[in-house]
Amino acid sequence: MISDKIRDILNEQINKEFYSAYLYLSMSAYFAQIGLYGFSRWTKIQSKEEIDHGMILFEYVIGRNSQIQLNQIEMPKFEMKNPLSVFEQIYQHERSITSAIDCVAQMSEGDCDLATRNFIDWYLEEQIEEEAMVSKIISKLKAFGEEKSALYLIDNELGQREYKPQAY
Ligand code: OFO
Repeated sequence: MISDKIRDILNEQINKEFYSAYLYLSMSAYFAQIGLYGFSRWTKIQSKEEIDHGMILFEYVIGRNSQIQLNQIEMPKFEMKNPLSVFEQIYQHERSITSAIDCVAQMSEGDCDLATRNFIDWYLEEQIEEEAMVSKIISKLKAFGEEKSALYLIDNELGQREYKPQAY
């Protein structure tokens, strides 16, 4: 069993993961509308991974014999300016998720809930990978994204991404 405080913050995190899925899905639609199908595929796959992140938390809360509270998912908001700007917004979003995960880690440590503290390590690692992956794409867009032919190549590259179900 986990404390009410930990139950609540894990439920909040589930909501944040599903919001992330919604955000990436709306970005996927934007990229498809402007003909960047590789960007669209990449963000759609990211959306699926975010659902997996939410579900891993969901199973954990149930597995600890605690309650799930599924709250309303906010409408996704981002500025549809250009691919670089969207990826910069993704980076900021992922940084805010990293801070949220850090809070879960700190809170579980403060609560002497070492099982949750241990569980959340997987998310801390995942955030390092996601921030690094997004910042590489930003660097490429900054270096070459102004050129239409380079953008076409980046789009092709992002379109190669395959969905790998996220497992804890
Ligand atoms: Fe974007 O990562 Fe989930 O946790």
